Amino acid sequence: MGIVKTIRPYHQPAGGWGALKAMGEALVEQHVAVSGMATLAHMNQPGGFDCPGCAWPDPQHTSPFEYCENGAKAVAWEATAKRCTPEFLAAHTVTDLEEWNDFELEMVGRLTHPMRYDERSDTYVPVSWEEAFATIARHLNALPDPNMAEFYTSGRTSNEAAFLYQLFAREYGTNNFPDCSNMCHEATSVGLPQSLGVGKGTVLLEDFDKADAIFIFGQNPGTNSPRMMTSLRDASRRGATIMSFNPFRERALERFQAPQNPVEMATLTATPISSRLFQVRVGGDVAVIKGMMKWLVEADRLALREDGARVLDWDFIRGHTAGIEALVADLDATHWADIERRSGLSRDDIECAARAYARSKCAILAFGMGLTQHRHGAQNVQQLANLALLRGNIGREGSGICPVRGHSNVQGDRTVGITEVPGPALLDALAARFGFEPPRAHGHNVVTALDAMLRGEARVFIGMGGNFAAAIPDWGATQAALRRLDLTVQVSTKLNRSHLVHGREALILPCLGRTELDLQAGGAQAVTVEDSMSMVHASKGMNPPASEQLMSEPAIVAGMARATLGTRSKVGWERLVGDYALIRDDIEAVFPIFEGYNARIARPGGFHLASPARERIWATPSGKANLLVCEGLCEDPAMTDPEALWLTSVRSHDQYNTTLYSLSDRYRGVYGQRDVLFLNPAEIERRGLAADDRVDIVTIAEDGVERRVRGFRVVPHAFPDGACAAYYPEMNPLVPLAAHDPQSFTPSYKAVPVRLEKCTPAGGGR
Ligand SMILES: Nc1nc2c(c(=O)[nH]1)N[C@H]1C(S)=C(S)[C@@H](COP(=O)(O)OP(=O)(O)OC[C@H]3O[C@@H](n4cnc5c(=O)[nH]c(N)nc54)[C@H](O)[C@@H]3O)O[C@H]1N2
Ligand SMILES: Nc1nc2c(c(=O)[nH]1)N[C@H]1C(S)=C(S)[C@@H](COP(=O)(O)OP(=O)(O)OC[C@H]3O[C@@H](n4cnc5c(=O)[nH]c(N)nc54)[C@H](O)[C@@H]3O)O[C@H]1N2
Ligand SMILES: [Mo]
Repeated sequence: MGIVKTIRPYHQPAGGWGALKAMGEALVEQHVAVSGMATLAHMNQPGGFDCPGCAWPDPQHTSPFEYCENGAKAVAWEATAKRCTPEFLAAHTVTDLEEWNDFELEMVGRLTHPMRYDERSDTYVPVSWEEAFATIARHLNALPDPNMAEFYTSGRTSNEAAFLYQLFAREYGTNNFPDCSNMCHEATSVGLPQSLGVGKGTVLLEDFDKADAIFIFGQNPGTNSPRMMTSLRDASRRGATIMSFNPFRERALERFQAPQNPVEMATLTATPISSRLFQVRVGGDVAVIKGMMKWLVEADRLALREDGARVLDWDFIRGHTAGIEALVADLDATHWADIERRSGLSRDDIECAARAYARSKCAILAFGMGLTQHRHGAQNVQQLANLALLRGNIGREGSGICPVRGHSNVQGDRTVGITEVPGPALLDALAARFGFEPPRAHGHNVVTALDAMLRGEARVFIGMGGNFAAAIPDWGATQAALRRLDLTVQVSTKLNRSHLVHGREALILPCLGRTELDLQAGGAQAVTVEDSMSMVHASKGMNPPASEQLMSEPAIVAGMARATLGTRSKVGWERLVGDYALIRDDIEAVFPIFEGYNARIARPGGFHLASPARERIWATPSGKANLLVCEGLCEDPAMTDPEALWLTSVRSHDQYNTTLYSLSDRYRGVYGQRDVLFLNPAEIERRGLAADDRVDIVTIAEDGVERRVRGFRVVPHAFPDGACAAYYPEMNPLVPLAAHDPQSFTPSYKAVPVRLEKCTPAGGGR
């Protein structure tokens, strides 16, 4: 692409004509301009397919235009006319392809054939499906212990495929289910149950229409869940207060022009979104939330003394929660000076946010990766839950806690059994339904799977989607460990880094995407997915598959299972794959919450999976919602180093996780490059640097390992002191594997202590 590398501040609102233009360009670039528009017409419509992008819910299908710029890109990239053929893979050695960047790999197009790695030629060569499945079976059956295999899932996988996948791995004998959500919202899935008894959000889309305040922590909806902007825009127009906490002044959090709105588009007007945007220091959220709660508690005491209206919801606190005394004691012991230092915000600012929260009758607290991907990710989430509970904002119309999930079915995969820590209810139900005894011992998550690979204890990796090798932390060590495995298997749609960072033997198994027709013995199949708000609905592709060789994910799982388990298996794999409705019957038998599954997905819009917390039923051991104390303000000793900066990693506007749509990031004003480091002018000067200098970024860690990325361009940007930011996944080599939340094992992708080394023109830089 001939994009010139420039830095050019972006002054327009988010959305608008820029979004429409980018959408059109994506379709043209993937050579699908006409068929692409036809494909988009089926997206998020009854009888059509679910957007393969993010997990934001669909409204009740009132407009024919229910997609966004980034959803359109996700579709264009899947429906692309480009192909990654056996001829292409014969012409390029794996060693050569390793020099390609992730954008170039992605642009080769859809994978068309099952391939195996051939060591002699250092290329991928075609293999038959039978042979591929036999290879997997040979390796799995040779392992002395099934727990030496890792079964990874990425969150695009449908409920049906995910259910079969966990069934296969458990009948084979392991609970090793590292999952993309281990790197994503695991802090929510682990932290929230301790607070509220459920690991999911408590709001529905319609609550956004009723909330009078919305607080957004560490989430960038304009890029990562653009359809949320419709809800925010409407809320703003209704006069609801919206406040955001983010080290970046993300443009969509400031103002937004709705591409779906003819008046805004014609008149070039936009809607202001956040009434205040607080630039919290990286990792400073616990300090902010504690500050807000401290103000609430103090204001409540004042109200009591002066006989005014109370600020805390004491009926709710007394009737529904436990732990208020300890929480108040912790807040009293926390000093404003520390809160200000750690958060990077002034007491005035925090009080302003707290006052707005206290004024609201019903508030939604939404959050994303800026809260979860920290060493204290679960604690961040729990402090936010405290903030909600103090004013009874759970289980009331127009209020609640709203983790905005990532992948379009990451939540559903977990619901149907992809978990390394299964409870007895799940295992007993599987045993009762299928007649085999599933393993009881807990398995590996992403971090413990990588630890097992590093120790040589894991030998086989199977990836159901995703790009594990690029998404994980600590590449120096972890990618080397992946290369030492006996077998790596990737079920994929596109060429990616994980095909190049491979085991001694390696397979690429190409599968159908969400937009494609899935024809099985029983006819065209639909799959189901669950969105961020626990709505389950059907998705049915209609495009002809990218190649005749493609298999569906459920069929690939069944192929692996039949080859590996043979007559040992108690599961009728062939029958299930012939008609996915039978898989849904099995899901319903194992998970009673899916009662009437097949009938309920026939309704447009699908159905809601009940959440006890939404009904103020607390599935905790105490039977109450728990107000939990987090000791201190999550300081890090490494940060006493005067050179230290907190480094966070973010997504550009033009990427879907490790998939790069281009090298630009429109809203942050970056074009044609990704090797940039954002920090504020004062920090640049303090380090004797200047704009456009090249620096190495080096992790500050005590384990003696050098972690360094080279030659990044210094870009001045309004950013908090003591912090800097760059793009994911380029920053992943810097994140130590050990730097994760001890509770949820979520890697600390959003806060790594680093220092900078200026590159001299002769050496270091590029
Ligand atoms: N187009 C597109 N859509 C996507 C994705 C994509 O890559 N592209 N990815 C999908 C996936 S899997 C996920 S999980 C979601 C991710 O969606 P988001 O949660 O929005 O993900 P990020 O861009 O990683 O980070 C969110 C925000 O956190 C801020 N942040 C960084 N550090 C901190 C901090 O310490 N405190 C606070 N308060 N904020 C901080 C960043 O500036 C950024 O604005 O989106 C999903 N949707
Ligand atoms: N530094 C840093 N690291 C991070 C993050 C961060 O914010 N910062 N975010 C983390 C998060 S939130 C997540 S969720 C993970 C993401 O980790 P993953 O989910 O593993 O990665 P993706 O980039 O989403 O995977 C993209 C690949 O999925 C395949 N694919 C696409 N569609 C399909 C499909 O329908 N079926 C199948 N089988 N394959 C398909 C394609 O081959 C594509 O190359 O990364 C994590 N890593
Ligand atoms: Mo994610």
